[in-house]
Amino acid sequence: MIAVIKQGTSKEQIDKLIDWIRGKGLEVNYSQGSQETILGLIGDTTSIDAELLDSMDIVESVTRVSEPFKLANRKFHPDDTVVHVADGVDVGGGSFQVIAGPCSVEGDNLFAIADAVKAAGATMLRGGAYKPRTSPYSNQGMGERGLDLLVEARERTGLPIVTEIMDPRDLPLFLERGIDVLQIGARNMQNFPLLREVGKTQTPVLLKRGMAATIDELLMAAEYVMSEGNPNVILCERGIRTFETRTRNTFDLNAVPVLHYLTHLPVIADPSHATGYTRYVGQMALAATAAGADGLEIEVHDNPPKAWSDGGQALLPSMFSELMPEVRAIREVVA
Ligand SMILES: [Mn+2]
Repeated sequence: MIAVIKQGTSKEQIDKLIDWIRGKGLEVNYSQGSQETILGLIGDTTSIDAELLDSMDIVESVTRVSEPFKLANRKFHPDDTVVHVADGVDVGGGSFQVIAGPCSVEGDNLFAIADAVKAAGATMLRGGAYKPRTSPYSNQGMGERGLDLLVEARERTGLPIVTEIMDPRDLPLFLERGIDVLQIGARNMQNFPLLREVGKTQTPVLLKRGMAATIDELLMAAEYVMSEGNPNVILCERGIRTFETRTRNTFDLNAVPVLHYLTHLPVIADPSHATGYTRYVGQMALAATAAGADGLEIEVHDNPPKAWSDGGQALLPSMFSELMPEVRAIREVVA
C-alpha cells in the first residue's frame, strides 16, 4: 500500500503518521521527492483501514498495490481449483457442468423436471426450498419438505442437488441431508455470518454475485468462506442492477474472464436471472459459454405460468433440451 502525502506537510506530522503505521506492525519506506512525499507500507496491510488512512488531513491518496483477497487470488495459486461435487461431477479445471431445475421446489412436479433436465444432459439439479423474496407476502418456499423432495429427486436421477441456504440456523438441515452444493443467493452475498457458517463445512458453496456488488466484493465474500477453511467455492455471475430496464438485470459477462484472471476459483453463469425473460435465456447461455464460463445454471419449469416464482424466465424442458446441443457445440469451440 502506498500513501502520498500532501504538499506542505511538516516533517513532524509525517513522523506522527509513520509512528501510527508502525504501531500497526508494518514497516514504512519513506521517500521524499522534489514534488511529493511517498510512504510505502510494507507487510500485512490487512491491519490498515485504507479508507481511514485516505481520510487523514495530510494524506493526498492511498493506492493498494496488492489485492486484499489472498486465498482466492490466482497469484498465490496459479492452477485452477477443481471443486469436487460428486462422483464424476467436478466444477472448474476444464470441465463444464450444467445446473438446471425450477426456481422453487413446489411438489412432485420436481421429479418430471429432474428427469427431463437429466435426459437433456444437465449434470446437477437446482431448486429452491427456502426462497428470498422481495415481498414478505410472496411464497417463501417449502422449507424442510422442499429439501426432502430434492433428496428424493437425487435418489431418482443420481443428479447432485444445489439449493439455497438463507439462514445459518438452517445449516444442520442441509448437512443432515447431504445437500451437495450450498447456494448463497445474490441477496446474501454479504451476509457475513452465513458465509462464515458455510465456511466451517467442506460442502461446495455456489456463491452468487450480489446485484450491486463489484467483482472485488464478490471475491472478498469468497474470501470469507475460504478463510474459515472451506476451499470449495464456485462463483456465479447472475447479472447486476444497472439503469437498463429491458432486462431483469444486466448480464456482466466481462466478469467471467476477469474472474478467471483474478482467481483460481471456478466461475459459472446464470443467464436466467441475468436476463429475466425466457426468450433471451438461450442466446445468453451460449454467450456465457463462449465467454469461458465453467458451467451454467438455468431455470427450467414444466409449466411456467403456474410456477411459484420466476415463471417468466423459465425454459420449458423441451427448450432446454434443444439448447443443450448448442451449448455443447460452443463449448467445443472454446474449450
Ligand atoms: Mn429464481
